[in-house]
Amino acid sequence: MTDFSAITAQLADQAIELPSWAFGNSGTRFRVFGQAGVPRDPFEKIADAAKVNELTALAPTVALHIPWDKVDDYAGLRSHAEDLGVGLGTINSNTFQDEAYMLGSLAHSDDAVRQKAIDHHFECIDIMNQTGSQDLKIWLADGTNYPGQDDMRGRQDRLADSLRQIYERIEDGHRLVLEYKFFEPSFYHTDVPDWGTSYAQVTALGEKAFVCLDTGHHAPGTNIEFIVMQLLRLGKLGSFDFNSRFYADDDLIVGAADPFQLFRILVEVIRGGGYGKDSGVAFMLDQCHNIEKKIPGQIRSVLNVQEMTARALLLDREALEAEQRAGNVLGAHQVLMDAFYTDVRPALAEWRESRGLPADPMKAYAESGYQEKIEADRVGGDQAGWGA
Ligand code: PSV
Ligand code: MN
Repeated sequence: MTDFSAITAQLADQAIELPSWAFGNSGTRFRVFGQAGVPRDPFEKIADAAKVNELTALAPTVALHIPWDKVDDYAGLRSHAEDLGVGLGTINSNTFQDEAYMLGSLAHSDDAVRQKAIDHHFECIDIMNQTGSQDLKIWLADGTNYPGQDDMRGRQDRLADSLRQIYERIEDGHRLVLEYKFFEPSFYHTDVPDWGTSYAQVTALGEKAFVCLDTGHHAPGTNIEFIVMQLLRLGKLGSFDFNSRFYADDDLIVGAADPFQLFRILVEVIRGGGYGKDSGVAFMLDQCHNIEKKIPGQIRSVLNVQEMTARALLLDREALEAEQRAGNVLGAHQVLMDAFYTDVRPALAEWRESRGLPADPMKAYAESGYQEKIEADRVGGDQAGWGA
């Protein structure tokens, strides 16, 4: 087994982008449960995200969702973030809540609706240029509910044309990432349902376009690490939206439902050169905390990613390869499982302390008084939430 001290430099490089929407109220289609202390605007969301970074040194950027995080002064938002030690990250477009998009957006058959959706992405690109963001992330709710409802081929062609128009505006050094999702809110067909479709669309665009893999967007039983391997092999894995699922797009805390799956994904990320600052693969969370408190929910999430990354980095790859070459099925499996079963928590706690961080960031947050303070201070105003 690799020694823990050999992996600390790589661990120190870890950066996980937080979603601004994780700090707002959220729920299911049945109920949104409001919580005390929830941010009323993007400035307060960023303050909460900065708290997560302060206690973990794992979350240096915050992703924004437009229009949820629209402000008059993006330069002001940027300097507010920088004052708190974080940066503004990915800009997420939103074409799933406007009345006009009921039958789709970038794939819509009505040119006026399609143009509205394209213009929204142009606005997002303008915002990126003010926030210093690198990535424009596109997830589409486009699809149909009934066989025959629309022409799937025509929709795919229109989608390609819309994406091309958006891509033409992407500046050098910036990227377009296209997220796929196998179903929901459309149930019969989805216009970008799988990694293959996203790959085909972004490959047609060019070298500034990549695939975003949201771990919650696959059918049960899908071997997600295989997709990770393949996209890295093809040079088109741009980013992850991490979360956990039991049934569908549950958006639960990453590593909570199936830590072993997260470990296997990270093993392939590292194997394929997708880990680290210059890898070109962005780690993001895409989560909502419906019943648990939001800030500790985010702290738990980044710690889960860190713990499984440490285990994956500890994998003895030489021993694994030797067993694989020898055709030793159980020997190879055991090398992998030895890394997975290593409890890295004590070593990580010690290492955090050596860097001036709290050994236990969850405990440090509970004792910090921050939660009590925001609950007392943030009274009045409109709480941020899904759709606001
Ligand atoms: C869609 O389910 C998604 O995963 C997309 O990434 C959105 O941007 C995000 O959720 C927030 O609605
Ligand atoms: Mn997502």
